Amino acid sequence: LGLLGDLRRALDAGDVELHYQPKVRFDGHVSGLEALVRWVHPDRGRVPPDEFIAIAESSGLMPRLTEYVLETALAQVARWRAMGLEVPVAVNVSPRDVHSPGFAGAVAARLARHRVPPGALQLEITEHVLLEDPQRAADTLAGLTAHGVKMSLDDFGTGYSSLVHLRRLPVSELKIDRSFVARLAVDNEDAEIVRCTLDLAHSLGLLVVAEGVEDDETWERLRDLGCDAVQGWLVAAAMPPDETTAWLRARG
Ligand code: G
Ligand code: G
Ligand code: NA
Ligand code: MN
Repeated sequence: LGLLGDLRRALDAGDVELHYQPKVRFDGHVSGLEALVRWVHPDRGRVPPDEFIAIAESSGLMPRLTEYVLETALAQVARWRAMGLEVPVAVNVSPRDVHSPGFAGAVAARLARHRVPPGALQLEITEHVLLEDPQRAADTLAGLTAHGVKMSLDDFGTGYSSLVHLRRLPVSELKIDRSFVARLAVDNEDAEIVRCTLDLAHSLGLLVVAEGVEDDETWERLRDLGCDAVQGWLVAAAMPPDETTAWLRARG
């Protein structure tokens, strides 16, 4: 499979890009930007992230990918801060990253090197971090949180026994998976799931972001249900850095 070697070379050459998708509150405030990797293969064209992330995951290249994404995202955060744009950036990290010894320290060192305050970085994890070694994962996340890095629980509702995990993970934000959000306005069961998730998350003091918001009706329902922020094509798709800068400036 040549794709793995190509991906490794693309990371070394800096040919993998990050695009940024806003998370916005209902009053319009931009609460963060999620970094999403984009890779255009010289022969095959755009490779879907799901595809090459799975390859990185199964081949052991994931730590390298995450390191690349963190480095690129923090350099961008520093540039935005220099322009007076102080929006936090969220980076997706895999269970493998969270289990690798020294991960919390490496993140802290990287923040220091870029002179980015820890509160300007969010890490998006999934419940899968607790599958392998829950204690080590909890320790790593506690270390990151103690340093001031914000943790966000991604794809909520798609894992197993989510409630147990919520209590064990030091997260400050929960993202409701878009599979529950997409048909919220037309499906009563999905609406109930979202309502219960909001109740639960808020009772635990978490902020809630709804993913995959594509239309006004869904936006209004989420607002009326007391959701904190949304992410989705209705607001903006993931944008290249320059377009993101323009988007942020246009928002004031
Ligand atoms: O961006 P969509 O943009 O197509 O992303 C598809 C999947 O890839 C999502 O599950 C998303 O979380 C994941 N993904 C995107 N960028 C990254 C990244 O930098 N690291 C990891 N681990 N996953 C990512
Ligand atoms: O797993 P994660 O939540 O990180 O995945 C983010 C994925 O969702 C990316 O592939 C991103 O491009 C996609 N996405 C973002 N906004 C929307 C949306 O409004 N609708 C749909 N269908 N996908 C979206
Ligand atoms: Na994510
Ligand atoms: Mn998600």
